[in-house]
This record gives sequence, structure tokens and C-alpha cells, in this order.
Amino acid sequence: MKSLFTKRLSLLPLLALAGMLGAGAAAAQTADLLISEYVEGSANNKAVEIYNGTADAVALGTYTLDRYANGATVPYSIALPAINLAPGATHVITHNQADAVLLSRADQVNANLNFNGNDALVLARAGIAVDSVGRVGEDPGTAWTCAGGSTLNHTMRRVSSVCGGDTDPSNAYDPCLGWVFFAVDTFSGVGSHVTDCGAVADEATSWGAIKATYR
Ligand SMILES: [Ca+2]
Ligand SMILES: [Ca+2]
Repeated sequence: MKSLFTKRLSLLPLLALAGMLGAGAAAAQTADLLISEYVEGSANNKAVEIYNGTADAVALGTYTLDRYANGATVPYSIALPAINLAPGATHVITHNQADAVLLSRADQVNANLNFNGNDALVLARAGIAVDSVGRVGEDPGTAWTCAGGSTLNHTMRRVSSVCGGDTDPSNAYDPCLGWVFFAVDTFSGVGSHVTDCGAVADEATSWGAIKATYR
């Protein structure tokens, strides 16, 4: 027992160091597709950017973007095309009558992407939510709001540290959790996304080297 105890003590500084390194460098890749940008702009300036932060190409045809209007519990469902989305790539859906600048960034247009601030959006794979904005079944009036943010008349961009979607579309919704807000009709970020969700560390990284030492 004594020798085990001594070894544990000697590991403590290294484990603390590993924890510090891990906090910045070793986050997992995204769990599934993310809604990485949400444009609730003027007129028909509506867009949703979907980001593949996983390590693999993802077959979009198994996903739908579901809009639950005004507290509805039954969605209007928009099918995504049967294409593969490469790792690191985005798929942008806009309203078909959006501003020309926004349309120029579209991979898919759909007249039914006519949400406004009180409509929940759910990205689902085979009917299972992988990400969401808003709360299904709740009509908040005009928008879900928080200090400095609102799902109405804003562009919302996912914080780069978000590595997994909001997979529970039915719990209380706080748009300030995991989103940053831009002025109405901000389109400059649509079509690309970055995260801090790098690959799981391997032996080539400092944390991986420490792990390898103690295997
Ligand atoms: Ca609405
Ligand atoms: Ca939720």
C-alpha cells in the first residue's frame, strides 16, 4: 500500500498539468451536426447554417430541419438533400426570397424557411433532435430573449466552444447559452464556421505524451 500511495502522490502534479492542457487542447470533435448560424432578418432574410464538425462526411439526406411555428408541437419539416457534407463544411438553407447577398451563400433554398422569433427550429436525424433553437410547444410571444440577445431581428452565431447541439428541444430556452448576437441582416459569417472542438489528443500532443508515459 505504501508504494501505491507514494506513486499516487507523485502523479498529482502531472495530473493537474494534464487537466490544464486538456482544458484548451483536447476537446472532442462535435458530437453530430450543429446549427452554427441562425439569421432572423428583415423581410424574408432567413437562413440556417448547418456545420459538420465531426471527423467524417455526413449524409445530409437522413436529416430534416423542422420548424415548429408559434408553440406548435407538429412541425413543418424541410428535407435536406441527399448529399454528403464533408468534415468542416457547412450547408446553408435560406428562404427563396432572401436578399441577394444571403441567396449567394445558399446551398439550398426553401419557401417554408419562413420562421420568425417565436418559432422553434429543430435539426433532426431520423426524427431524433441533434440540435435546436427555441422551445418546441412554447409560444414566447415574439421571441426568446436574454440579456443582450433575442431570437428576433438578430443573426445568432454559435460560440466556437460549443461541441454538441441542444438535443432537448422541449426544455426552457435561453438564447444566450452558446450563442453570440449580431445586428439584424448580418450575413458576413454565413457559409463557414469554426469550433475549438479539435480531434481527440493523440501521442503527438503534449497531453497525449503524458498519457503515454503512464500507460
Ligand atoms: Ca411565428
Ligand atoms: Ca433545449
